[in-house]
Amino acid sequence: MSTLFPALGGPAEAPPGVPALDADPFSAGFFADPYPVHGQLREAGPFVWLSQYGIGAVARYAEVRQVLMDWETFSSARGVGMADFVKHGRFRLPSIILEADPPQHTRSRAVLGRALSSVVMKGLREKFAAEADRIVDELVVKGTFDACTDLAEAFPLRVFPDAIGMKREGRDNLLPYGDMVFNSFGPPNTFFEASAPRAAAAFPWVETQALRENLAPEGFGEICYQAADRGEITHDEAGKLVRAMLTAGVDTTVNGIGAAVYAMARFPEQWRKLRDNRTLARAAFEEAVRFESPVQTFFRTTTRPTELGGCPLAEGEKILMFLGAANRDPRKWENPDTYDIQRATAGHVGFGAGIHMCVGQLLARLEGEVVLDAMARKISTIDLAGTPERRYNNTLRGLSRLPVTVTAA
Ligand code: OVM
Repeated sequence: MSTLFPALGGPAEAPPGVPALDADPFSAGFFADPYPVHGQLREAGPFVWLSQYGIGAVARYAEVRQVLMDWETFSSARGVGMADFVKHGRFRLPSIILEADPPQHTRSRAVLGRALSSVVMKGLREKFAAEADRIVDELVVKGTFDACTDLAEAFPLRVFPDAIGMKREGRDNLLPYGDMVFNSFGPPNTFFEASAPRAAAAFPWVETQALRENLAPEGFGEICYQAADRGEITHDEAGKLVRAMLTAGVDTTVNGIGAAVYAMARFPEQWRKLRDNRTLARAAFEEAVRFESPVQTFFRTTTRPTELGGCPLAEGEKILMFLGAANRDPRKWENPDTYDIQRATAGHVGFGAGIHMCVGQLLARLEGEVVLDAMARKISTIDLAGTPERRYNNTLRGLSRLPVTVTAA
């Protein structure tokens, strides 16, 4: 075990009346097929105890939503991973948006919200669509390819760092870096341990890339620094917000696009529907985010004594939210395990909810939409050409390999 979080977990005993589960939601077996355990967690009760970690959890839609919406009781400022910054320390400087409460969060959010606003997205749409067309054109010529590396990773890695205003060199640091940060939200298990050495060099690189002198004068990064020039945040905070974009914006969109392509390869009638009506591209991406929930889990910490799912909680307790389980809760969704691009997806928690709801969601949707739209125009059939391989990560759900064969439209 790592020494980074020396004293994880509280008492192994469940509080009276709280159903306990022995399953490890940060294990290879769980990642390979989380749905049976998701079902057990939801069925056991509105609030359940993870005996292996001595931590309480919610997996039903109603309670996940309740925790997300009540930031005053369920704080992000002590970390949104398993480690409690107060009790266990932290291995990186906290994010001033993800791992902050108001009023710090409010100031950070205002600036990033503007950098990633619908107006800014409008200005990027044409460029993003052209890039999606170029990549899909190349892949159609290839015929058989790995949709994970050649599409789901290639597209965000081409457009996102450019949109931030980053230099070209070193971008291959971004995936190992994100893999480690998203692992770090879980326990210090073998997945975290394995990702750490691969990412070691990426940490100083990311800090350097976030400096103003390394960012182009047009881009999300410079927008943050201009907010600092106006005194809305400090210049140091601007750099921290650029770092947050670099951390949060790559693996999430990679796995979101991967989820959508994987769905299209598995559910041909949905692919046909999209081809027949390309205005469904954005909805198809949204449904993929609900269906696979690329960000599976986040934690909160109670700021005061409260009650959750009928269980009294003390101050300073970690709560694990199963976003992926909430997004498939039959109490909320009809046929939750069906990928249906015409479903009303409103209210899904794949982007979270409340004050911390994904600040980059418009960018993510733009990326997903233009990729699916390009595919629907240029590809006639898409079929699996081998066994997909899962990428194991403590927070992210996605694939490392997705072999497909496509035919031209
Ligand atoms: C950040 C950050 C890091 C990872 C994920 C995330 C999903 C944010 O540094 O702010 O949001």
